Amino acid sequence: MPYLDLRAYLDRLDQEDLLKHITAPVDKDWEISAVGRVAFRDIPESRRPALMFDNVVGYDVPVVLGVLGGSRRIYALALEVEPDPRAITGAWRRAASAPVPPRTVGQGPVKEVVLKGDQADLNTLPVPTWTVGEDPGPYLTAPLVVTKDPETGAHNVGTYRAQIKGPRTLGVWINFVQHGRKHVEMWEARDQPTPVAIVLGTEPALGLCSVARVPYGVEEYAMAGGLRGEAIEVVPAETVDLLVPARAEIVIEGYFRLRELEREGPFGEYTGYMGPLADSYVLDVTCITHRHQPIYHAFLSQMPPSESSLIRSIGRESAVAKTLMDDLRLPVTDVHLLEAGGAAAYMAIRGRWEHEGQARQAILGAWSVDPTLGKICVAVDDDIDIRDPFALNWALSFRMQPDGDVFQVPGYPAVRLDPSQTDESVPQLDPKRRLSTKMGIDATKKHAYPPIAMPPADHLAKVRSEWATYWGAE
Ligand SMILES: Cc1cc2nc3c(=O)[nH]c(=O)nc-3n(C[C@H](O)[C@H](O)[C@H](O)COP(=O)(O)O)c2cc1C
Ligand SMILES: [Mn+2]
Repeated sequence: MPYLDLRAYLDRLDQEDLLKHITAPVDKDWEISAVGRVAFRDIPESRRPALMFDNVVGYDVPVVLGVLGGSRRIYALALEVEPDPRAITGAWRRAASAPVPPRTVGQGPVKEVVLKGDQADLNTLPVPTWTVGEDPGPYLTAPLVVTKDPETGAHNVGTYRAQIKGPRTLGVWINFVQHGRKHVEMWEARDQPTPVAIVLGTEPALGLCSVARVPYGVEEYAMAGGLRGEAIEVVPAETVDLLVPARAEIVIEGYFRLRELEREGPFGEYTGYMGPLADSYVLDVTCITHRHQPIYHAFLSQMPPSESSLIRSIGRESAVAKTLMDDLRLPVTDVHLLEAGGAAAYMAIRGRWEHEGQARQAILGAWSVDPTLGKICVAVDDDIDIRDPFALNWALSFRMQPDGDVFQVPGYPAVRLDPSQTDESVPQLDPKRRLSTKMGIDATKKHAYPPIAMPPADHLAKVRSEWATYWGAE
């Protein structure tokens, strides 16, 4: 059974002992960020739980963090599959080939409380400040920003950072390539402000789709329906002509001001550095609806490893793997976006290559799926576990020669916030940030290699099976 809503999913995390309740009182303006950071830095990924701050000083609303991307195990539980890369990629591939459109219903718990006009106040939500001393104030980090194509009515859902600028004002930064931006440009071409709904806290599939690169033309609502195997139920919003999930925790409705951009940021970004100031859309809030006793949902981003790097790594590598394996039919066995590269800059591809040049084809194929990914892209043989940085570095050390096996493609879409590209005074949307050079490394064996200098495998297996003979009982 798919999860009905965020609450049902949190119950499941609780049952699996994957939700750590923090009952100590916490200050939303510094402490939630610091506790989240220590959890991500100090607890190994395999044991890391999601966090629920039950007692946020001054608010009745608890905050959840890491519930979609606290760890691979949590991500897999959200998808209801086994926590191995094949099962996760398989779920995405199945959903892409069988999306389920949303179902419109008459009413939903998201309308239990409706606050219009002056009654709507963003300051009633426990929105944390993340990079204290650098960010200008609190930011929504897990908004599901819903917009629609004014002609076809097709909805898009994307996660774009949103700065609280006043009780009814948000600054929202949407990058060039994003679908939300495309929609805004369509509304502006008609001289109309863009209707927007910002959804916070849903069953987990929609949040995963909101941060994955779902191709334009496929609605995230339908992709999420495909992932969970059942339609997402939606209701019409109160003050904007958009459909929103009926069982969401909180929905903020409003309009982007027509052709009016405003300074927003700087904001601590997924690269691990502060992102520069941006000229961003301004949202005037017309209404907030929420459930009784709502739960506030956030993503932990900034310095990797973070929930943001884990979640984007899994979603994006699955999309690349699908194209390489299903469409190009290459003998690729795994694709990984390293979290150290913010799940953007550094990609590795593993394969059972059949002929020379095929590893390069896989690299070029990967760069075509999402041209911003993989500034560094390494292809290795199938005996290398690309999820083990030691093994990847071993392949890089002894399976390639820089003069013949490294190639560059200039003038390609850049990892936009890569601070090595331009100095930080260059604004986020400046054309100088659009392009950079890609580096491909073919670190596969191209000729016969000497034998591997290890004891025979059967010796190792025998010693492992009789380990107590050597080591004593542990
Ligand atoms: C925590 C987090 C924050 C993000 N913030 C932004 C942002 O501020 N602006 C942006 O353009 N993309 C941001 N993204 C990336 C988009 O969510 C992602 O590219 C998504 O595919 C966009 O949806 P779309 O393809 O429908 O436009 C963020 C992703 C995550 C995980
Ligand atoms: Mn989209």
